[in-house]
Amino acid sequence: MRTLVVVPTYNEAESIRPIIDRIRRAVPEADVLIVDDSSPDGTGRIGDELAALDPRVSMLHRPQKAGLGAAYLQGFAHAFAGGYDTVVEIDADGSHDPAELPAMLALLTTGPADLVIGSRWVDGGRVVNWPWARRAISRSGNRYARWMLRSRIHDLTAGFRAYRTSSLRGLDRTVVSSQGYCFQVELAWRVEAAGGTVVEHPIAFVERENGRSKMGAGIVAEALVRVTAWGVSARFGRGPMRRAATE
Ligand SMILES: Nc1nc2c(ncn2[C@@H]2O[C@H](COP(=O)(O)OP(=O)(O)OP(=O)(O)O)[C@@H](O)[C@H]2O)c(=O)[nH]1
Ligand SMILES: [Mg+2]
Repeated sequence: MRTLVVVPTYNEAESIRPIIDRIRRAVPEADVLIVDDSSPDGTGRIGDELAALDPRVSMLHRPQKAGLGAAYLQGFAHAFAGGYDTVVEIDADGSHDPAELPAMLALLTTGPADLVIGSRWVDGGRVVNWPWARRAISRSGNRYARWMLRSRIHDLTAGFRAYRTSSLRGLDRTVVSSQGYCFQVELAWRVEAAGGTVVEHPIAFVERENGRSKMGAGIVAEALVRVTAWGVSARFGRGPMRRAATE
């Protein structure tokens, strides 16, 4: 089984070396693709150095910051073109522990899963070093999205995932320009709505130690508005998400 681990980066100069090192040690047989949006702090240059030293690591430079969703879609296109069986999403900031990847990938290869989500909000999952307010926003946002979209998934916003590449085919053309949490919600929901099997694997999510978050109030608001609109149109409308939900 061939796996591509996609690592989107924007201003992760302090984090990029350690995370690539940890990924390589956790899943040495997997290829790694860093997708950088011309980070002003030189993350892309460090990525070039890592790629020059390690044939399993590649670097993709994008001309400007265009959001997490766009970076991942380009990474997925590489997975399709390269004939990879599975594709992994992971943050560069160390919040997601690559040591979980062998177990997550095993659920794809030996089990029935099309998508394995590294989940904070199932039994055994947790968050480390998050203030009370952040915890409450993530929990209640996920509960709202689960209810609104009639999903079975507890951590729809999670950014640590392993997909069977075939479960993403077709989605790349239809996914709209969601930026952050919303992109993750949309992808998980589409896999589920298309009849795919989604498994949540409990993880400990650790707050980033270096660099700054790119997720702000605007991205949370985008997610709330879109999830509400999708939920309403899935129930009452004729939009594309209704088709997705009923196909
Ligand atoms: N290429 C690219 N990567 C991005 C962009 N925005 C965020 N990222 C990366 O996507 C990952 C997730 O972003 P974070 O800022 O860590 O978001 P978060 O995990 O919700 O927020 P924190 O908990 O504060 O870390 C990180 O690896 C970022 O560097 C972007 O516009 N382009
Ligand atoms: Mg993060």
